[in-house]
Amino acid sequence: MAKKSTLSFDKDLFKRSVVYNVKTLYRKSMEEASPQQIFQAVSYAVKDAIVDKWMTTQEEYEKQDPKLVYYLSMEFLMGRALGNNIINLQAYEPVKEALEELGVDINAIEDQEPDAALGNGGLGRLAACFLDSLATLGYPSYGCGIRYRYGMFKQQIRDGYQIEVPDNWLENGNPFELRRPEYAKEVKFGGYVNVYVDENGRSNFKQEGYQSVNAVPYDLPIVGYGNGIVNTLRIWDAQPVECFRLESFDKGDYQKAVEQENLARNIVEVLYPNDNHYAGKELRLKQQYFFISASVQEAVAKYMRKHGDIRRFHEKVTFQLNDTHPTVAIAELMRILMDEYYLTWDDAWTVTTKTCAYTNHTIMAEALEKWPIELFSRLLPRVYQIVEEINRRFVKEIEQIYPGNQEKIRKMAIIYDGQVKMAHLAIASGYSVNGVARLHTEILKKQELRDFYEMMPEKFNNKTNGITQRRFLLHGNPLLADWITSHIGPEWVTDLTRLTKLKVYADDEKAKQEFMNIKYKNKIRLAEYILEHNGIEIDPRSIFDVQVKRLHEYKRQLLNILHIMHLYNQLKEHPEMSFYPRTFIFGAKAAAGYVNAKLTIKLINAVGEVINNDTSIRGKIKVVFIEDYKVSNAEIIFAASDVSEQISTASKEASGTGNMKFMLNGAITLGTMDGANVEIVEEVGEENAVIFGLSSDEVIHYENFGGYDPMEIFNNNSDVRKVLMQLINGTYSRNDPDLFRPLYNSLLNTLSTAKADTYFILKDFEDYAEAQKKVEEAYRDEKGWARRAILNVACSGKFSSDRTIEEYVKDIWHLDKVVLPSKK
Ligand code: 26W
Repeated sequence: MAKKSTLSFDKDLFKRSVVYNVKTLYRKSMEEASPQQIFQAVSYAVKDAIVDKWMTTQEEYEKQDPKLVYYLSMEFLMGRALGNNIINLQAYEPVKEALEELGVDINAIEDQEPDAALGNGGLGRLAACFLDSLATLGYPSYGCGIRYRYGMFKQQIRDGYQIEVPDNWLENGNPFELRRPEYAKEVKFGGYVNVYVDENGRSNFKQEGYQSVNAVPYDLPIVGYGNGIVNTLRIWDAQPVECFRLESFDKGDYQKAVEQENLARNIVEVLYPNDNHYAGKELRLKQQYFFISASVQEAVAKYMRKHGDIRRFHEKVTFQLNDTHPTVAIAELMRILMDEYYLTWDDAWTVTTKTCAYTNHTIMAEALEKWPIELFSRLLPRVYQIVEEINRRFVKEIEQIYPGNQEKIRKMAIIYDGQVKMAHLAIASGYSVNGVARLHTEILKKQELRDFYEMMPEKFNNKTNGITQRRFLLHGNPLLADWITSHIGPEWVTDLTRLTKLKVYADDEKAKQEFMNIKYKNKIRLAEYILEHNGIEIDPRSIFDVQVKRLHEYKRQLLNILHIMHLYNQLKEHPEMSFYPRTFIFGAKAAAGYVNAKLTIKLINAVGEVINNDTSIRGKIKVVFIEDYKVSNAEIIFAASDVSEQISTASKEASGTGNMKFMLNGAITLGTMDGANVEIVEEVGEENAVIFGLSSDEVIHYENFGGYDPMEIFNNNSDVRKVLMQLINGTYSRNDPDLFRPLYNSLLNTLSTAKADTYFILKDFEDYAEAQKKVEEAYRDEKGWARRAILNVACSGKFSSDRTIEEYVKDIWHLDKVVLPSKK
């Protein structure tokens, strides 16, 4: 029988399936069902279509026995699944029609789905884009992570302040997930290690007196675009182990049962909402070992179901460590190889070091994971023994290469000063270390990881990040997607480099007009969203200048808002000045304990409150803080943006990926030469971006040798002085003039001992204001703007995560593509 192709989607069958699901799930007719119930029913109907492909894909993997990559990550910021799955099934139009015929609006149904927000920001969203690309390119792969009961908190703004609200994303059930109890694994914590010599004279290391939890996997389908491939994201839930029978327990059993139950309950309870900030919490290490032990056990078990020789594990499996968070995988693999398969240290080490590869996502010192050995060894006694031995051998190696150089050991040892340094463990034990943008990788090699690079240069490589165009253009911006397809055909969906064909339209008057009309419609869509969610009216004809990303001092939202205060001052002083209306849009979550970040949110809202309500400026400036910035509203925001704010202190943003999403949607980058901005400018040309500020070399030079005094700028620049004084004279906090003083203090040396303006905000202020003027000038020339915007889209091809994944495959993972027989 011929296989049913995705294109011959059976609309009537689908409609019957939705109606049937509404009936059997809720005993309701379509008319009676709530939007949420219809969402569930539609999702189950879509899942039906996915499951066949899922089985076929996995059977094919079994047959072809290809090498697999396990992408190990504490975070997968997936967003919504329904729309994306339908898109990748190439069934969006027919499903939309089918639903229309049932009297249902597909957008309203998609809006019923909670975001799967199992991540903080860049690192988690990158993992999600990678899964999409891996499936679309046909590479056999698993994502492995944690099924947090509560994901990233929901943000509410009350009185201008951020309030964190728990994200109960599983409240209505997750229609796409599949519980797989048959693959459950036991994970052990604590206790002590005993050594027994067996009859063969082998030492057996046994962890005893431990507490354990059961890791139960839930599988989520990852649908490839139009290729029939469905890969798996496996996220682990924790269940208490059955350790005693109710009818016969003594006091010790009872105590232990209660403790184990608490452990199981706590371990997957919530995602840590810290981004780029290490807090050293015991529960976090438990989370790490929990999902890593389960994933590594399963990877080994799966391999052994098919293969006899564990010594060749690395020929069929590779582990990519998404930052240091999963690095305990190195020691866990060593443990399993030695303690369960009786490999010698050397054999186990050979396998492990050919299996594990590490990606670095940040150079921020406060993000580095360093676990106190007291905690690490108490929680993971056997794993700690192994890390100690890895360290002992690594230090010996350093001594051999750099005899008598104590300094090298101090800087490079895995265990030092009573801490286990996870990055050092990952670099010493992995076969690859990669940064996430060219500049970032160079900084790793020359600065942060210089000693490691000098000792093992062959491990280091760059993989510039990317994003999936299926979600951030095809799904998020259907008007532009259709326009592009009508001009250059649909191939860009799986080959983004095709967008270069759009270049010719940058000088085509009709095309420019159409392009700007689409942008205008998308701005109306965003304006409606903002009116509905924020109650603020904005003018879609104004310049939409947007900064959406996590709130962090290095990302410099403060520079943006200080500049807005300055613009407002100018407008008040010179009401007659020529001024193009601007809407400044922010979206950002702050880590719950990050005081200056939260205060910056309050400042943005306070400034907005004053400016938005000052009728004397006749709406020329609006400031909007979008509540609860997340993947689903990001799609709408990128589509509607004119200006992409990428203004981190040079050297601090490893790559950025929002910058790429803006570019793909035709926004112009206003940014520093940082992270992937450098490569964006290289692709699109400096004349089609607006670049300002210190270079990374200059920043690093000031950091290493000093020579920057923010007070000098305060003294000499009256614009800056005026804005800073407004932080402490109650202009934006009438009832509490001291409210924003901590932000003022962070910028100026008032106590001579304190460091100030460590992110060079005042240093870059004037240049930023100049750059903003250039933006305004450029926008006045509508045709010139359209030209630049189209060129940004046309030159964004490099930034597809498809390209990134192909590079990982070629340089690091060495996987083969799987093509399904039906697609050959
Ligand atoms: C231990 C606490 C913690 C939590 C998260 C430390 C570090 C992180 C992440 C590595 C932070 C992160 O998301 N980094 C971002 O990674 C993106 C994907 O590579 C880059 O594009 C961003 O520039 C980088 O900030």
